[in-house]
Amino acid sequence: MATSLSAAPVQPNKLAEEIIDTLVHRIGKDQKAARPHDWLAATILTVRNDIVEKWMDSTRDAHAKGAKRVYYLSLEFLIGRLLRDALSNLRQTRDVAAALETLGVDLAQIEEIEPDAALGNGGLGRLAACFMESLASLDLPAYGYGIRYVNGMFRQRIDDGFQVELPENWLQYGNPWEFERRESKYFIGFGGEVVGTETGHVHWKAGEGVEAVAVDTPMVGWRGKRVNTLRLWTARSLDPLQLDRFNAGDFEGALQGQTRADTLVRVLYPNDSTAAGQELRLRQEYFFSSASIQDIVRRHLQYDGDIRTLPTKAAIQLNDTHPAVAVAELMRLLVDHHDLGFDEAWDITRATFGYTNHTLLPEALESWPLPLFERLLPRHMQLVYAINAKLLREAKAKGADEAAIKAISLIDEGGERRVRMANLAFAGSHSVNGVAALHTDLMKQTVFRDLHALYPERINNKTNGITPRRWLQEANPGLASLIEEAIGPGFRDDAAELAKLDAHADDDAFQQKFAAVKRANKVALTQYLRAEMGLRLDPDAMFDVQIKRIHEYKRQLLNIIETVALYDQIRSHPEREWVPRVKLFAGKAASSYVNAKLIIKLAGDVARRINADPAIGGLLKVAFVPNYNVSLAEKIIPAANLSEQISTAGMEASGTGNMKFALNGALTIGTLDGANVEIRDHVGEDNIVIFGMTADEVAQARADGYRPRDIIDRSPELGQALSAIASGVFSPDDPDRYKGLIGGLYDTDHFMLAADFDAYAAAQREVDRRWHDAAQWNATAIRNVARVGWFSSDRTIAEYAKDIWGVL
Ligand code: 26V
Repeated sequence: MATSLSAAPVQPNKLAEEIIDTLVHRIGKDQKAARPHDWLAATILTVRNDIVEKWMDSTRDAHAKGAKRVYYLSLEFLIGRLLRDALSNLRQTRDVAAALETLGVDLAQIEEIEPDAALGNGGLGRLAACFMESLASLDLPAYGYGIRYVNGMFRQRIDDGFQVELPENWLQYGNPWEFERRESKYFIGFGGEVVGTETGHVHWKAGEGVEAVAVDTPMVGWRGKRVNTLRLWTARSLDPLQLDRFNAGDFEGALQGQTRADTLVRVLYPNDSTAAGQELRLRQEYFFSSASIQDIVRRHLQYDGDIRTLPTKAAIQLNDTHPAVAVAELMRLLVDHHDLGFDEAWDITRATFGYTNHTLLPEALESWPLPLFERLLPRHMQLVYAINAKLLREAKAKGADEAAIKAISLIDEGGERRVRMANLAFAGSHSVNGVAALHTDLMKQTVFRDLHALYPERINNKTNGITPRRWLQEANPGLASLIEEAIGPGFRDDAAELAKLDAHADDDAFQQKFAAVKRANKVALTQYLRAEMGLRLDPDAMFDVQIKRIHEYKRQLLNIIETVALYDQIRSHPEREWVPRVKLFAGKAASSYVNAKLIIKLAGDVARRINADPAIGGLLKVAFVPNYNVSLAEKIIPAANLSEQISTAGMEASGTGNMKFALNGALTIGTLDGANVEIRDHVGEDNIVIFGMTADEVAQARADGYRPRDIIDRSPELGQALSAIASGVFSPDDPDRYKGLIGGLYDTDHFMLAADFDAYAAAQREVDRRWHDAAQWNATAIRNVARVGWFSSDRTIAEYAKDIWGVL
């Protein structure tokens, strides 16, 4: 095992020579002709050499020890840029920067042109990326398995305030991080039929198929301790060129096989798109699940020889239900290919899988129309029925009543019959975990109530975390240096050591330095936004930030409505001491999500009006920053003063942005939802601003018959803001634009904005009061940094490793 505790001794000159050598011999450019992208590729390829050696060490080490491996199956990995992360983790940033400088190249500049690997929608995908980094940092042998989308998450452009989706062409300059493993390929079948053989075995004769080919990316852990593999599957046609058709002049038809294969790995579906290509999504899920399971079984047999010991050497974690079909796939391989009896295969399967649930929203729980599932995966359908029979017999034996049986069943019989992937994942796993304490409690009470009664030991909590390498050290080097100055470098290896910072929270000199770092980050962001979108911001204003997927349950609309109310207040009471605020929004809306897109437009409309109004004297500025992604988050979060985490209680499973902001010294204004609850417990009530209904109160209000109109009638501030928006004050070009959106609040208000509005507005004024006392504000911000070390993904992964995977 490579355990280089200090930076590798690299000499700038030798390194510079290596980079030039790579530039010439691998990229085929000389120093004069090289353009920034060539320098980027040459730098990555050079740094990669070192990584590859550590990578091989890591692989050999796991093999030699006969170690149990962790497999993280996820349809999303939002890894963002890799160069800065790899250099920082290898402790080579300074050496490489110096080497490049001798060549007249600015490292920071080429880091900025690396495309984001945007292979995810949001929190679930970024969590997978933080987990991969922590797995390597904790020296745990692990593989991430997913899809190599040619176009990941769409690129967002804002045209006249409206979101426009463009394909993200992240591979256009090639990808120097990846290694195609042409020998690691598997047949993936679809359709066809199940046939019996004379020996009584069944066999699936697929009607069509493609080949999955592995493409590997190294995942570098902190201090280069370990390098793990992110294995993403690409698709190849088994018949890429039908020569007979080509020769007959049908050139396009001849290539149809590869076109179909390409389609499989083309795009990442927005997870909250309802009109998604349903069948293609199921094909993607099976494609990558099957390839991954085949690869895991192949590796196990190669090292161990006995399929029965699989659970002692492999722990497979399902990131949500997207890979849940892997449960049926492993059963198929065990029963049909390895001749195990059904019951023994089932025991092995359950001992191998763990399942993480990431949402309770009913509309977000995956289920597939039974005819579609059966047509695409006929053998898996049989196995699902067999698993269901076993499950329901067990439930019956334990006294489950009719209603419980209905809820537990893998088949939803209410209306059009559907296969419930969450129930399949639950049944097929020995561990089912939620991602924050509240979310885990709610899982037990709601979606999995009856399954939980049947298997009371299975559900457990693993509160999410974030990697402090990327989200503190790399995103906010100024703060990291300041922390090191105050408490020494130990926090870089163990985020819990940030607690030592608590002792400095009331130290005036430290507060000044802390404030100076925050201000410098705000200046840097201000300059960036000015260059990118012509925005002019005052770095001394409070930066109030809400950046995340645009979704009604996250309630960006609540924030915008309060902004409108505040605008009114400032105009009506110019004599009061208003806090200058900059309200920043960013986030993508699923392309089919009409209301989310309208909320983006509203943010832009409100911004245009407020920003141009001389009456508020620049006290309030609003901006929607386009194309939210990991790299933009890395710029905005270190500059934030206030973190908006205002979802309807009970709806945000965890949140992870909330943790990133707190770690960077922003105060949270939030509801008691998801991990906000635990953040409050850690930072202390005085260091967070909590408002609004609890999850229990939300449930109670719904049960009692929620009447938003009555609430709006009693809140003049809310009523006036809503009337202004609905009547077209912010949309004179189309006065009715927001009639429907606002009207819905009076009638249904499913996300209970009305119920929480007054409390939210009051909480915002409390934030203003706190801002006026700069020393107190800084002390609070410092305490946030000091007290959120627990939210490191190292802690989360250590818990998974001990409690679920049995590898620590
Ligand atoms: C999917 C859908 C699909 C249909 C419409 C509504 C809807 C809403 C949300 C989702 C997201 C599903 C899974 C997901 O991304 N969950 C996120 O996982 C993060 C990591 O655990 C967690 O921090 C977020 O709170 C959670 O939303």
